[in-house]
Amino acid sequence: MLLVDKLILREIRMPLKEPFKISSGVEVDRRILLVELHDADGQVAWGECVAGAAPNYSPETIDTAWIMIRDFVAPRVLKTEFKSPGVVHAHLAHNFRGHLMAKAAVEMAMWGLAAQIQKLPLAKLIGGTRDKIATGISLGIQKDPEALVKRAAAALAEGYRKIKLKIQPGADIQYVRAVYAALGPDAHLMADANNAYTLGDIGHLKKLDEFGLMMIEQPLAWDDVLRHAQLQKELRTPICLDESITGLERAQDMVAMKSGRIVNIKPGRVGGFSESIAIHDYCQANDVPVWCGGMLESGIGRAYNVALASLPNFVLPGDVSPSARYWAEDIVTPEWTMDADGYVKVPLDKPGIGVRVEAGRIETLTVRKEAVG
Ligand code: OSB
Ligand code: MG
Repeated sequence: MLLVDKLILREIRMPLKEPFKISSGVEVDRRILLVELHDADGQVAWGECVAGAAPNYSPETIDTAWIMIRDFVAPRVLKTEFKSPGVVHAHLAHNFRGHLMAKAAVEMAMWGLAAQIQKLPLAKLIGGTRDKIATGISLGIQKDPEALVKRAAAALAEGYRKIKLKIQPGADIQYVRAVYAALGPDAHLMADANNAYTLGDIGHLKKLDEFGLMMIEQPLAWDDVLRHAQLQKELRTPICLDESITGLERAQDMVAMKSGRIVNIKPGRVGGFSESIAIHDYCQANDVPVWCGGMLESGIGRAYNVALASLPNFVLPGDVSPSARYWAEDIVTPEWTMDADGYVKVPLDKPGIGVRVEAGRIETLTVRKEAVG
């Protein structure tokens, strides 16, 4: 039984070690929205909202999410008994459109709380079968191909099992060609365009086929499914959808229309764990491999991603880079680390999210705070 009687919203700011540039924008100082749930027995569980400062990935921002959680999500969840975290998603979806990142922050924290109460590792609670997650790195757009080659070579040497190159018009074919030439055909390379192209670019995008990329992520519009099917027909490289998959039904659309062959599941994008698990199960039944994406989360959000990625159909490396790739100091202990073979361990020896949340450090980093309930 879950019964939350107080929710605290917080904004913290954490400077990234280096700016992270994608086709639609750049992050320098990550503004992070955290939620803290307090239940009737004094248990505290933390969650993280993946929304960014600007609406360049999804229409949500951390400021819209703040309002939606305070005014609509929290009132639905507070002082309401849930028999399991699995029913929270439907409760939040009823006559409440969109705002999936706001909902996800709270829904996931409910899963974390349930794991804590049941004294189970979160990965075990959801039926995870892996004890370590193969890890990929997502490399932002660099000033020239040489700079990207340097970053990619370093990532390969560190053990990363997948190297994702952010691309955009003017920083695509030449950049990928340079990395492919330097790292060789055995490096597991992929590209992510974050919506930078249109169907008019089919001829141009076909040039990527010669590099045998694992996949190209979300080349077309953030909410498109149909046009990706037209593009996939022309490309040898598998398309992976990220932004477009906002729930199970969009994954079903992708399969029905053949808009892509791989799904990037980010629990924060699809409204939380229940929907992520539904997409995972559907993809597994339809022979569509999935992997867990990232949103430059702190160690709290990472904990949820790592647990989710322990499910069996997460067969491709996830964007679950270790804490030190982003931050001088994370807000959890121990920090997330990756071994020399490119794996992050699933903390199966600890209940809940498997890392200690450093509440004192969070208090120091807090620039805004509001309690509901
Ligand atoms: O498209 O996957 C993306 C970060 C912010 C917004 C969108 C994306 C990303 C990443 C980062 O690729 C992955 C990570 O957390 O390391
Ligand atoms: Mg992406």
